[in-house]
Amino acid sequence: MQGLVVETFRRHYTVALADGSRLDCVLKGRLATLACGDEVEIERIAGGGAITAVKPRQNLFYRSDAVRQKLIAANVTQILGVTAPDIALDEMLLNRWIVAAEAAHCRFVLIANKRDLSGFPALRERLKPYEALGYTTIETCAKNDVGALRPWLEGRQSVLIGQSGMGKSTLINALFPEARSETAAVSEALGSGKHTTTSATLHLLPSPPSGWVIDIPGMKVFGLAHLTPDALTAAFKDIAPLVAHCRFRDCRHDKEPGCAVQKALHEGQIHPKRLELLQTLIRESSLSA
Ligand SMILES: Nc1nc2c(ncn2[C@@H]2O[C@H](COP(=O)(O)OP(=O)(O)O)[C@@H](O)[C@H]2O)c(=O)[nH]1
Ligand SMILES: [Mg+2]
Ligand SMILES: [Zn+2]
Repeated sequence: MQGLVVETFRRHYTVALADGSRLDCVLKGRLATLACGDEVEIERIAGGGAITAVKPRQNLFYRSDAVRQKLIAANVTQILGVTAPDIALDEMLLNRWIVAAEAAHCRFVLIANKRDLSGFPALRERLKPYEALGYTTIETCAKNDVGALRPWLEGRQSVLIGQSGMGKSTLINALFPEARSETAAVSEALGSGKHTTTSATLHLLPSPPSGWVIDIPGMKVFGLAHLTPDALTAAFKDIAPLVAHCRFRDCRHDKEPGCAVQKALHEGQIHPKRLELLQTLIRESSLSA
């Protein structure tokens, strides 16, 4: 049988089957860790299923911490970054999501939530530079209207990411009304404490048009040390085209003579914070190498 990993909990996985049913599965043998979005082969065993194989993945969405890479989701085609006017926006974190999305060849889209709040026009202004980079902003009010978001989800395999308090859970509940009851039923069946430690949950869209959205817990840090300096640079749409014009192949775009990136910076073509982040990420990457 084949299925889709929709929930992960240590080495236990909830797998959705083609007929809509769900099966609690364990991982057989020495297979590596799986993530939501993985397509798997399963065998029925007493009390559930055993995952016997994982289909080749289109891509993997990772972050890293000081010690290792952390797999967030598999087969992702879009990252949705949620923002709101009433929570201090950490733009360095937001830019890290963008880098992670680009490195995984995913489309990145911003959600500006809580459109009903008075601070919203200021948020809209703040997100304009991202529009200029080509990252669309979708405006929502998770509490009463998520219609604008729906067309962006159809046929896409998305990960929803955001700082705590931006409205991720409210968005998920509005988009997937059954999610609330589902979560309650699961925690009832397995005893309390289960879903506080659940790392990610995948919500299926009706098919057609199909697609899914993965809800991950809020993360205060988002390490990218697993990416090489070249991969990091390639993930900056504004900077990547310039580096071919730097005099030195290994230019760090700092004080090197003949640096095309510094030149663009002084001419106001790139944002200083974006270059600062690239330099920070390259430094973090070389520390972990
Ligand atoms: N005014 C307003 N409040 C919202 C909206 N969406 C979410 N909230 C509120 O923001 C708070 C945080 O929402 P929550 O979904 O728990 O955020 P999460 O931490 O990202 O999952 C809650 O009090 C929500 O009721 C919205 O569109 N407008
Ligand atoms: Mg939440
Ligand atoms: Zn340079």
